[in-house]
Parts: sequence; structure tokens; C-alpha cells
Amino acid sequence: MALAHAPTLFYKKTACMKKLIPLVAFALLLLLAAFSIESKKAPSAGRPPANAIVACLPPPVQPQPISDADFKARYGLPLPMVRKSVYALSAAEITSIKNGITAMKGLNYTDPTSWEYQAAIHGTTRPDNLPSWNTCHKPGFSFFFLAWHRMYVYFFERILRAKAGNPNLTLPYWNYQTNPVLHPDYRNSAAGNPLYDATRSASINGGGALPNSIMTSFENSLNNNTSYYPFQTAINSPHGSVHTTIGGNMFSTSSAAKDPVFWLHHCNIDRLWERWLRKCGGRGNPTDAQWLNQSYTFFDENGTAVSMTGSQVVKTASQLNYKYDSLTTNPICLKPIDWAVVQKWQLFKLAKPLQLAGTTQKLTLATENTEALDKFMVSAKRQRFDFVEDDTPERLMLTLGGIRIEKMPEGVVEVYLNLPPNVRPSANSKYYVGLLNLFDAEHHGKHVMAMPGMADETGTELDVTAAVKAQGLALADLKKAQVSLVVRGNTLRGQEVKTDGRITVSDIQFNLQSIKKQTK
Ligand SMILES: [Cu+2]
Repeated sequence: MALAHAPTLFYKKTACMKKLIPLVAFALLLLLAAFSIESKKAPSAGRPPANAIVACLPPPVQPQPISDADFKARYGLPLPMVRKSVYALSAAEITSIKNGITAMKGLNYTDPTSWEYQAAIHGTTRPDNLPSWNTCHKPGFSFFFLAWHRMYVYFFERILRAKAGNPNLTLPYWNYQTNPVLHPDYRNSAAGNPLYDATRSASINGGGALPNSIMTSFENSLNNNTSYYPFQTAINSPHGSVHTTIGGNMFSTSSAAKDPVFWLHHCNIDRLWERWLRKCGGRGNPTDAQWLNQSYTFFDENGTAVSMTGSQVVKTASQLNYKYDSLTTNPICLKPIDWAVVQKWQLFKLAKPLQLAGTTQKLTLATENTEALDKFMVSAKRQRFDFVEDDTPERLMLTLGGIRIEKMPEGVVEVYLNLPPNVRPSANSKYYVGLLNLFDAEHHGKHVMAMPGMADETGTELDVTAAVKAQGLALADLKKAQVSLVVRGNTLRGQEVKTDGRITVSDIQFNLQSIKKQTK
């Protein structure tokens, strides 16, 4: 079969070495610049060194996307393989995964099928920048978040299967919504257990449960968004909170995929994308040309570079030969609806940063300049929101950006709107709006310095429409609204782990969006 799309590794290495010389020089310059900026700031705990900035350089090799026919001929199987919950695996299946990981870990990091190389595709602080390294968080990446990880997990699974020597191996997922405690085999610190990572937070490795608010936010992301891109934005925040609450390697993009939990986590994110589609109600995958034609390069089990496009990963069973045990294969859905933002008004941009030092912090908007909101109400002659579910409803978004972490709590940071004093913060209450995504904060802090173009992608964007609706707020009520940050620890032996954090959120905005139904 034609392998024109897959240059040999030898060619890639020599070609990439030549290309690497100016790239490395450029990286060194960036590094020096970043270092001088970094060194003027107070050191912040938990952040990787400034040389992680190489993360933004493009990969030197980008083969043409493989054709559908070639892909099928090379990877096609008669029946889709089934990905199962890690809790449903037999001891033999777990052993098989361990064997695969051990074999991968035994290879040199320059081998594309090695553990280190695969992790470096997500991110690394190594200066080499070998083909496809650091492609996870390239500028402009966020619109392709779910698709990039689907491809990444798919090729990793192929490599793991080959290294384990088990043709039936599939990657398991961790459904934290049904079991928020990490599987015991991943927590067993016995010498030589390749599933164990000692850098994780003590409570996670000790059998602690992830905070409930993570599950609530996942469920809200699935239920409250019928349009793809808003769903992708909404799921990003609980996704990042799983990373940061596990901690250690998982905390940072440049080391996350070194922890075997990463693969359970992203297999589950991939499953949640499929779960979302099966909720129908207008849900559907993107149909825009940019997404469909966007390509990224990964490596298969033979170390061969394969470039794929978005259009090749929309149907897991028929295109990639896998499905999830808990989901039906063919959902019967109505025609997908796309909700496009047709107008956007900035109602508040708060001048004062919100500084959390301890376990809770509250900011009252009345102390801020409300001029933009007053202007909007006068010019639009409006007192109320228009959340009515017709063809052009509104959504109120709260954006929390410019996040700086001085001390990371062992858990998550929940965000509440108008949480009354003396009311116990609960993710099931009408005051809960979501989670502060500190996974993004960690790497965006660095990228923004080197790549100003990333600025529009930073921060956590939370849809506060449901909370505002449930609280029955009118536009003017926003003037006295309060935003609270609440630290929530993991739960160990039925007790919430006591933890605190020091975090600054310097850019807080309320934006009102008018959206319009566009049937595909
Ligand atoms: Cu992730």
C-alpha cells in the first residue's frame, strides 16, 4: 500500500535536524526573554520552569493527511473494539496494560513509540522539540481540543496494544462520575508498578475521592449545551480540574501525559464527547471547513508518522474502529443545530483583581464601575435578560482570566454567584456556576508572555445563565452581584481534606451573548 504520506523516520530525523538549528536558536532567544520576564516576578509554586516555552514552536514534520482509503487499509478492523471502564477490567487485562507501559518505558525517548516520546507530544520541557512534540497547546489550538486528544489517545492505544503483545487490548476509561476514587492498581506503590506515579497528591494516591463539584460540572457541560463549541468550552473546566486535583505530573501540560492516569482521564473525556452526542436534542459534530480540514501528526505502533484531519475522527466506530461499552453505537437524533453568537455585550470588566488567600474569597460587584451595564440598559431600553428559549436566546458568560497561582490547593476552586453568608457552598445549589480552570492558568501564564496571540484563549469561561435564571435576576441585579471562590479539598475516608490556596484572578468579565439557531 502507498506509504507516500509516511516518510521514514531516518529522513525525518536528518531533515528535522537541519530545520531544528534555527528553531533551537529561536527557542533559546525566547527562553532568555521569558527568563528575564519570569525572574522579575515573584516565584510561584507548582509552575514548571520557563523553558517550557518551547511548547509553542511548530513541529518540524507535517506529512499530508492520510486518505480515508489508506487509513482503512492500514488500520481497519472488521468489528469495532470496545473500550471499557478501568473498574471492569480483569486482572489479566490490567497486567496486559502494565506490560505495554513497561515496554514503552524501556525505550529511548527518541523512539516515537516510547513512553517519553508519547508524553512529549502533549508537552515537554526537553529542548529537542522532535516531530509532533508540544502540539497540544499550540496557539489557536483550543477549537480542536477534543479532536486532537481523540487522535492522540487513538494512536497511543495502538502503540500500547502492540507493545503489550495483546491484539485485544483497548484503553480503559476512568468514569469518575460513577467512581471518583482512582483505581487501586494505579495507586499501588509497590516497586516496579508502572501504573503508579508518586508525584500525585497524597489524598489521590491515598484513595481519596475527587470533589463532587467536578462531576456536577461535567454533567452540566453535557446537559446545558446543544452546540459543539460551547460544549467543548464547558467541558474544558472540569477536565482541567481533574488534572490539577490529581496534581504532580498531571498538574502541568508539559508533564501530564507521563502519568498513566492521563490516558484513563482522556479516554473518559473522549467517551463524554460521545455521551454528549447521544443526548441528541440538536447536538452534532462541527461541520465547518476549518475544523474538518485541521490536521495533526501522530505516530503509529511502527513509528510511522500519520497525519489526520477532523473529518476523519467524527465517527469512532466506523472510522477508528472503537466504541464504548456503556454507549449505543448509533444514536437516532434530530438534525443538528448550531448556535452562533450574533451579538456580544461586555456588561462588566472588573478593575480590581479577586485575590484568594485561604479557603474562600468574595468580590462584590457594587464596588466596581457599573458604567457599561448602565449604558447597555439605557441604549437597549432593557431591564431584563432574554433567556427565553426561542430562536435567539441570550446567555450570560462569566470570564475569569489572568490567573496566577502562588499556592495550589489540594482540590478544586469552585465559583459561586451570590452565595449568601451562612449558606454552605454546594455544587447542587442555584449559586454554583462552575470551576476555576487552573490547568489552563498554569500554561497560559507562560504562553501569554511569548505568544500574545494566545491572550484571547486564556481563562475560564463559565455559563452563568442557569444560575441567573434560577435566582430570578434582572440586569440591574448584577450591580450588587457577588462572585465567590471556594476551595474544596478531595475527600479522604469520608472527610474533606483541609487545604487552602493563594490565587489571583485579575481579569473578571460578565459578557452577554445573543445567540441564533442555525440548522445545519
Ligand atoms: Cu487533559
